[in-house]
Amino acid sequence: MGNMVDLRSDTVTKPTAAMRDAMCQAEVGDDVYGEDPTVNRLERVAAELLGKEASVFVPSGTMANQIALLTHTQRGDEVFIHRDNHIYFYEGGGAAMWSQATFTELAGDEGLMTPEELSDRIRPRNIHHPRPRLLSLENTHNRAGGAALSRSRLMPLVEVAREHGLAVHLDGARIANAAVALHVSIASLTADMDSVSMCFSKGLGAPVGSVLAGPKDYIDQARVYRKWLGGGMRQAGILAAAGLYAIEHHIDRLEEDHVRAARLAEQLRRAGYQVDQPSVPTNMVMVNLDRDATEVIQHLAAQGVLVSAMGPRRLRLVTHLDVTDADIDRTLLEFSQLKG
Ligand code: TLP
Repeated sequence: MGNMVDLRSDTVTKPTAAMRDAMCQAEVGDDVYGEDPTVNRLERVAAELLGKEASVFVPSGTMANQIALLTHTQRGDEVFIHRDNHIYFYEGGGAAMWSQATFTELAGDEGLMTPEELSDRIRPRNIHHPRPRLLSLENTHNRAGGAALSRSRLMPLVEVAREHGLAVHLDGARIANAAVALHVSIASLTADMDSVSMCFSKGLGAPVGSVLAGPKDYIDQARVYRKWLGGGMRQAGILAAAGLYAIEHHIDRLEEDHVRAARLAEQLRRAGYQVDQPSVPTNMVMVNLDRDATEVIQHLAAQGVLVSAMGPRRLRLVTHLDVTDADIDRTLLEFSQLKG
């Protein structure tokens, strides 16, 4: 899509020349035999980055999350989750097929339920109730506008989970954005979680690839489920090299995406648009419209600016590696012309 400004998602980034070079040079082997040195290195580096014993490389964030649920739960077990979490909202009901867990959905601001609500929903052990097993969190929170959730905001929920013997999974598809926005280490945001998924194919700019990290025995079991789901790849070092390159070169620069998103939000507000986040913490801008989102999306697309719908009258604009300051200016121009 040459000449287009593509703000639909940070998943649309194309690998840079340097990243392609790293992929090209990657030493490879058969990863199903555990013999791909680059995959093995990425799994060690990612585990360390996330402060866990081990990690497993998978093709997508969705697969990382679905394997996480499979590994934590037995059929029918109860998973407590915010209704706007990706696992609940955007994974096609996959959990009904794979883990067959029961979801108990909760609501609340910024992708978080309150500790009281969570505690009230956890029922006593009784033959009538599913076994309460897992709390599933998300950081940054996509549908909550890329909210970066600090450890102190997550901790009270983790404590309730622990009191009731629940494990905790974090969908950390964009955990690097959260760490950069909060000026803390990634590991400090994942320390209290049993398992964490993280994506290289979003703001970090890799073409493919995610990891699931956790204790060694948990990851050993997760590898079995990855094979079940057909996620055991062969000379995957070519892809893992992109992940390693992303970790080394594309984490600190996320700050640039956040600065661009903040400017975009501020100027959209000045142009009379309703941006519904109090401040824009990371790389997402949510715009509430007074008309149908599809119409606006089509109009902007015809002018070369791509954005996505987050609801019938709500847009999402995402900054990333391939969005420049000039692209932001062009987007603002199109939005102000639309208004006028
Ligand atoms: N999110 C995509 C769409 O699916 C909505 C996007 O454009 O933002 N966790 C979170 C928090 C995500 O935002 C996503 C992708 C995933 C998991 C799934 O990752 P993939 O697409 O690699 O399966």
